[in-house]
Amino acid sequence: MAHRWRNTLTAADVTPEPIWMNRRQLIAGGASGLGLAALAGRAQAQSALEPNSWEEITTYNNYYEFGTGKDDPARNAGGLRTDPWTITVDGLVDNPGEYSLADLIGGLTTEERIYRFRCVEAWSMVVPWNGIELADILNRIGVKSAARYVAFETTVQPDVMVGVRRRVLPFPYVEGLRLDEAMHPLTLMATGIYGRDIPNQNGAPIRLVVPWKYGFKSIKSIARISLVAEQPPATWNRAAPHEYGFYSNVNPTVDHPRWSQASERRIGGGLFASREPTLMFNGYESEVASLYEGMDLTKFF
Ligand SMILES: Nc1nc2c(c(=O)[nH]1)N[C@H]1C(S)=C(S)[C@@H](COP(=O)(O)O)O[C@H]1N2
Ligand SMILES: [Mo]
Repeated sequence: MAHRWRNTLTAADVTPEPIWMNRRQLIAGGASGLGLAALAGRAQAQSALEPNSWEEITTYNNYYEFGTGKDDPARNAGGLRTDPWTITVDGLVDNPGEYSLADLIGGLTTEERIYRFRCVEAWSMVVPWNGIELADILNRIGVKSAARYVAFETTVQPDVMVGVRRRVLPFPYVEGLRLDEAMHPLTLMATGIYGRDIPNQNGAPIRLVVPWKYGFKSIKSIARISLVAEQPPATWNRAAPHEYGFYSNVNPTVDHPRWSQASERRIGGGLFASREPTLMFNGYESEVASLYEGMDLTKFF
């Protein structure tokens, strides 16, 4: 990568960048009512980057292998076997094989990243992740020039996964990224939250985090990484292609067929908290919009 993304979003030092972005959007949208709107934008930007609590992040989850309710993963994921952990690396790579987690990520730089997280169901959180840039892992395994996409697969442990036994979705859960998305410095392979090991319900021992995409792209408990030439299958895209596209970039102007994506409910905001406007690319527009230049985002949703 040409540059390593610098994390300015710490709890101690609330970033000025989203405030700057809001102001720029206000200016772009005309200066009427600037005073009040700028204040509102500032308040929203600051509250939006206050991390959610450990409790909120680890008890309100989507991990269908452990059930479809938001509290099912915290209740049911205790039996997931995460040690030892093997990740199969195959496809168009120089160094394929069965890697232990330590061999795959040992010696690479662990980052702390506070990211907005936006679920397709129009709720959101802010999560302080610890992890490694996926690009560093891809460079270690050596991507061949014919590779254009990265495919991921979640482990399947039917004896401890009640959702797998009930076949609530076709498993293994699979996801994919275009290679330039995968190599982007914002794309993280998370191994921790709040400096602690990532809990099973959040995707132990290693899961993807792509902060400008809807949450379902961030596949948990990864057991296989494949470099491929063709666009790989993705679980929700395969299950309901009219509702979930391959790209699934957060986009307030492209609604889900059954609900609006223009706003979101911040988890932990309280019963009477007002909804917050959803930001283009979940607030990471200045970093990632160039990846999609010339693409019709209503077609490639
Ligand atoms: N293997 C697997 N990964 C998954 C899912 C899942 O059901 N199975 N759910 C996805 C969805 S819909 C969301 S919103 C996020 C939730 O991540 P969190 O529970 O850490 O907030 O995980 C994603 N990754
Ligand atoms: Mo989701």
